[in-house]
Amino acid sequence: MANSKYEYVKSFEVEDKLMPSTWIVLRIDGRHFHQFSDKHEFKKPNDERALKLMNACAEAMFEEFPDLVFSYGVSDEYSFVFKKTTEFYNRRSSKIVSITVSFFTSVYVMKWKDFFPDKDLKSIPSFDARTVCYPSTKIVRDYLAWRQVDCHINNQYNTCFWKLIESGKTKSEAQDRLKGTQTQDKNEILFQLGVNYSDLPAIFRKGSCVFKDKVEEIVKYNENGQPVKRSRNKVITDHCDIIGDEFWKEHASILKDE
Ligand code: DGT
Ligand code: MG
Ligand code: MG
Ligand code: MG
Ligand code: MG
Repeated sequence: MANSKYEYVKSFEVEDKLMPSTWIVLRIDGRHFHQFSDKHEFKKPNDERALKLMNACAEAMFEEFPDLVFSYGVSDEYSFVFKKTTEFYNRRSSKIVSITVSFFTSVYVMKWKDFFPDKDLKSIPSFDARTVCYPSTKIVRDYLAWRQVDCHINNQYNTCFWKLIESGKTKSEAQDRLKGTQTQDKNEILFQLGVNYSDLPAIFRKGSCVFKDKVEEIVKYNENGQPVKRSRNKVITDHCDIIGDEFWKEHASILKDE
């Protein structure tokens, strides 16, 4: 069809294609979740059901978007890593951001009742999202380590803070007590309050990883009764350490350069 005289408006569109051959990291974060968590009376400092709802959204992302290789979630945020060679929406940032964040938000709303059967959704949740390109595996790992260190620092502080409140301190007394304290001091405070930090659930201390892993599954038994196995990509949710080398050695295929 011939171009209409209105076609020229397309020339105002800006190119937003992300750099080729780089890991695309997408970070989604709850908007005003300070209020949202208060309104829905999330447990402090960690609400296991709220975290599991976020994990369910991440798992749904893996079912929907095949180029995802890894994701890490803590609090109201989730980071997703797309494989280096992805051509998802031609690597256009606005397409990637808008499609994924709207999908994630819809799943959050759809699955709310599965995790909070006793609570109505009282306000409309929304999330922001951004993409960042990282050129090397090392930097992607450093990015993920940055998020997990953040999880640890915040969780340790918040756990201390709410334990001090439970023990009868006011909010400002608890803040004063924690001012300038290091990791060791906080562990000591917790210990005095009867908490061994390392006994807390891993989902709180480590955050959550959702990723695809090859698992061997028995598909049938042959005529001799021997199992016939097939390896399949399965979406796994775990709360592992992603700062050290161990996890990445065991799952070398996740961030392999292609
Ligand atoms: P933003 O992201 O700039 O729109 O603002 P917020 O309010 O979402 O702030 P952000 O993302 O820096 O921090 C997350 C907030 O969500 C923080 O105030 C604590 C709250 N939150 C997240 N997970 C939990 C939880 O499991 N329990 C409770 N009580 N609060 C949580
Ligand atoms: Mg935010
Ligand atoms: Mg937020
Ligand atoms: Mg946040
Ligand atoms: Mg369309």
